[in-house]
Amino acid sequence: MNFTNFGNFVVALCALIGRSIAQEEQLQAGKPRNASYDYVVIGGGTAGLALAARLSVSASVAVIEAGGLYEKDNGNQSVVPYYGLIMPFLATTEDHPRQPLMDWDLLCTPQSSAGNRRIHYAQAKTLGGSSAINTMTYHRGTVGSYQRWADLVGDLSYTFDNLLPYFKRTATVTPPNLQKRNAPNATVLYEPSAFDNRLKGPLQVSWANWVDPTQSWLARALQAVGQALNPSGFNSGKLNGGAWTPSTIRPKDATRSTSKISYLESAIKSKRRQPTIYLHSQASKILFDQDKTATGVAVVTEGNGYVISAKKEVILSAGVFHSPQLLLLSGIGPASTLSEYSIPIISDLPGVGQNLWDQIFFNVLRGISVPNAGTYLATPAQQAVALQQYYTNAAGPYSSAGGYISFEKLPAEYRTTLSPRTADMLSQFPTDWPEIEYLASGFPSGTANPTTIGVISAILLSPLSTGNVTIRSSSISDPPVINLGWLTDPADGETLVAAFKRVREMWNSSAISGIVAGPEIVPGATVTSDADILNYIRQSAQPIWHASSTCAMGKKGDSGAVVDSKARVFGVNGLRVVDNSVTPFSVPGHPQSSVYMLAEKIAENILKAE
Ligand SMILES: Cc1cc2nc3c(=O)[nH]c(=O)nc-3n(C[C@H](O)[C@H](O)[C@H](O)COP(=O)(O)OP(=O)(O)OC[C@H]3O[C@@H](n4cnc5c(N)ncnc54)[C@H](O)[C@@H]3O)c2cc1C
Ligand SMILES: *[C@@H]1O[C@H](CO)[C@@H](O)[C@H](O)[C@H]1NC(C)=O
Ligand SMILES: *[C@@H]1O[C@H](CO)[C@@H](O)[C@H](O)[C@H]1NC(C)=O
Ligand SMILES: *[C@@H]1O[C@H](CO)[C@@H](O)[C@H](O)[C@H]1NC(C)=O
Ligand SMILES: *[C@@H]1O[C@H](CO)[C@@H](O)[C@H](O)[C@H]1NC(C)=O
Ligand SMILES: *[C@H]1O[C@@H](CO)[C@H](O)[C@@H](O)[C@@H]1NC(C)=O
Repeated sequence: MNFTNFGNFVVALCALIGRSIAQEEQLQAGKPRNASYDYVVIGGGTAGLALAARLSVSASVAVIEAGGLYEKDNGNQSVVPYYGLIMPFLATTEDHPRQPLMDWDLLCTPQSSAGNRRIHYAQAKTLGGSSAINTMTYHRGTVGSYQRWADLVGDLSYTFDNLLPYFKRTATVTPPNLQKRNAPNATVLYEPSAFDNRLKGPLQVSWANWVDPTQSWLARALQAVGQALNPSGFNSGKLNGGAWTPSTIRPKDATRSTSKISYLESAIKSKRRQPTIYLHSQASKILFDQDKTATGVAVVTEGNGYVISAKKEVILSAGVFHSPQLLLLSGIGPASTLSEYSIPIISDLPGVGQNLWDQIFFNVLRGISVPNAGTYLATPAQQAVALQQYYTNAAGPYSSAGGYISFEKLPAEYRTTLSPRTADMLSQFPTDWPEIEYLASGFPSGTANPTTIGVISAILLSPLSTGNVTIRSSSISDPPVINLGWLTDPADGETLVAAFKRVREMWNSSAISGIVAGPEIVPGATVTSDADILNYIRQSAQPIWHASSTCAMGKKGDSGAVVDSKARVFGVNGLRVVDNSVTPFSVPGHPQSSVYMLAEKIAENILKAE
């Protein structure tokens, strides 16, 4: 490192540290005692902070957040993109490493159709919510999937064309920096018209300033089996073929763009009224008056209980597992469950906690002879080089979180083994809804040859199994009971077995035969029969953390519906749910774009008193 670069490096580092400290001082912190605001938002997560920032333009807003500040509690892990791929507490085994300052430490019930495993399902407990721990992939769903949403909720404002203005409001896009990416073989295609920077969307969306060579090679295998580059990218309503996908990374310093650093910081910088943030404060119950109008929230901060009253509305944004939990604890849910725990019934809504959608994936591993991000960070000397690239140029392996992804409906030759029932159920998804997403990655192998363990993953985007969430007591101090329901419908196993064979075809492609070294490592050549493949999938399936739909939006009177198309909870007044629990199904692919979009859309409803 020469002197000039070192100087830049120190300046950049100080700026970075200075930024997070200064920001914390500027947060308007709530005091743990009775108070009253126009709007009370429960959960300062992905949706919660986007909503709070928008509402605070013309109203007083309190945000009740159970966690603290990730910059302090998780440091670089939540700031530097590369660490997002390897955060230890994201492990899914029951004995995962713990990070109680950041994670709710949720374990599901033993999954009888998935090896009886209890999956650790990471969910962030921090200001910024899961946007502070997610993998940063940003893309939108398909035209057909939002049409399905519109049809299910009986509201044409949910078609892709009608949602596009709200998607555009959320994000500012920065085109790929080809010089920093330094990979002409990792071509980015997208439609600039899918974004509108004049709207100054707070969220930063960009393409990584570094390309992982392993991904560039595995991308070839995906393309070779028929998944060509999608010319429009993944933000114009089409998900077929492959793309280098954008990420929620701020390109100027290659830091993670969370709901906190984007929406909340914008509100703070604007010098107008900003939301008041109650940190380390857990909502324990939503309170109602005689007319079933939500009047406020009971909150506990370090053992100290008090009430934050809402002059206008309470908005629940506690995420896919905690929003249904809090509704139940407050008397909204299936009457039988409420009675079982002697909770007075405010609204008998059988759908609360039902209809849990989850996307699961499996991996197939083989050795390859090209480096990956981890290879470049293997020794202290390499790390020093990479740190310099990162802090002087916002580039290099630390600046990137991936990734090449690809989508398809399984091709005809892979459908021949599907039962008529499964084929029929899959045919009911919209024609542009991909059944499988493929993801390419790798990690250092620890030996010179192969240098890398390459990973091709297949994610089920058309799950037909659903799970459920409920409570185990009438107290917020007990975690929700989560039954993911993985692989309980045989259709999912059949679809994934077909996808498994498709992944083997990718690995077998002549496009990568020059770099593939040795036989399949996991699950290995002995796994060939459909029964053995299915067994491998049951024993190893992982969550990609896209769980949704436990407080599903729907039409009034529909048996499973919890909120209407303006996110208002049925049977009560002054209460909405706005987060990934209200999407009526898992939108195909990665959900954060839709979560931010929904926050913008409902914020507009609220401000217009709709
Ligand atoms: C590890 C991981 C990787 C992911 N990768 C991607 C990706 O690459 N791309 C993508 O699009 N999506 C990804 N996702 C999914 C996406 O991040 C989530 O769907 C989205 O962030 C959910 O937003 P939310 O507002 O519903 O909930 P959250 O952002 O989780 O917010 C809920 C908030 O409520 C708080 N809370 C809960 N209960 C209470 C209470 N009683 N009182 C006070 N506060 C409470 C929580 O602490 C949290 O801050 C990933 C998710 C995870 C966990
Ligand atoms: C706070 O509000 C609650 C409910 O309105 C009330 O019962 C309680 O007495 C109040 N506490 C104080 C200290 O005013
Ligand atoms: C793409 O280019 C990068 C940078 O030159 C290189 O490391 C990688 O091996 C290339 N990938 C392919 C598939 O050619
Ligand atoms: C959740 O689903 C399981 C499996 O179908 C079922 O046994 C259980 O009763 C359900 N629980 C709730 C709360 O609906
Ligand atoms: C791999 O490719 C060879 C020919 O290139 C073919 O004979 C073989 O069946 C393929 N195997 C798989 C699992 O696709
Ligand atoms: C982030 O943490 C600071 C302070 O501990 C270190 O000085 C940085 O080198 C580190 N950055 C990375 C990319 O690991």
